[in-house]
Amino acid sequence: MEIQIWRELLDPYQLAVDELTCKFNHLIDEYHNRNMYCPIESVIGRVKSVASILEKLQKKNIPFEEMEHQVEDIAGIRIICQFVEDIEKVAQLILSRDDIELKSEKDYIRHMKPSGYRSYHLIVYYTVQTIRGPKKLQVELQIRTMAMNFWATIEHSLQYKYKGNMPEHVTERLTNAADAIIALDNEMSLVRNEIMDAQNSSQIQMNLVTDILNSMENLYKLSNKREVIKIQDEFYRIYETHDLEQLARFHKQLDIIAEGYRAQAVTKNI
Ligand code: 0O2
Repeated sequence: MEIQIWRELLDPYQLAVDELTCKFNHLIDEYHNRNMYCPIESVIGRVKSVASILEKLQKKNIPFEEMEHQVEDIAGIRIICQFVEDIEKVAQLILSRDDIELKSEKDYIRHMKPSGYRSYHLIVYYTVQTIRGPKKLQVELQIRTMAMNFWATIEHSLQYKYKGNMPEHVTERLTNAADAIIALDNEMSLVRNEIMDAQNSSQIQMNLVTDILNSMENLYKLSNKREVIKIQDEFYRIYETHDLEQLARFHKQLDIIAEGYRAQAVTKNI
């Protein structure tokens, strides 16, 4: 098939990948801006390469006309979570959306593949708008932990290297590594609450500091420099204490000071 035709065919899939990646990244931002723990650590997407599509058509004996119907992962999104518990949360989040319709799910976490592969897959329908009108596409969403992703990435490279003839000693090592990944995910789940608390505090601190710096920047415009320098020194002093409550109080005081200056400016202008 001509390159141009492949491009036309795959273009809407690229749009779906771009849109969904953007939407999931926006969800991450929303959680962070609200100082909430985010069950999504990161998101990546890809459109399957032409070579990889052709290989699948051949392997599964799929006629070309059936490609868009039978190859479910032309568009693929991978959502990485920190903890196994987050995977279900993310799946629920996805299934509650209006722009995504479920076709099928595959739970390779409860039912690990013989290779040792673990991941939660959703095959969904997603509609993109093209110059020819709306197009409903299939997208594969893979949801897995960072540890599962580490294993799958390494195993995928080895599969590619050995092309179905993986030496026994390598298979054995991969099986051992898959067991270690299960143990690691379980261990991490046991300290999940503590890790979440620590990450929440760090997110709250980051947001507070950003707000304070914005307020100080505004004060520069409204008040005299000497006063702002004094406020800045006070900020550094409090920042070094790592005390979130003090930082939050300082932020409130800063707001009150800024409000006072704004009121003065309004009175002057009258
Ligand atoms: P790629 O290069 O990631 O696109 P099949 O691919 O024929 O075995 P099917 O019906 O497409 O099976 O669905 P399945 O088994 O759920 O696999 C879908 C995708 O999951 C795969 O796409 C891989 O990305 C991933 N996957 C499934 N099994 C394994 C595994 O044992 N190891 C690794 N590393 N990944 C796996 P593709 O098209 O095979 O590959």
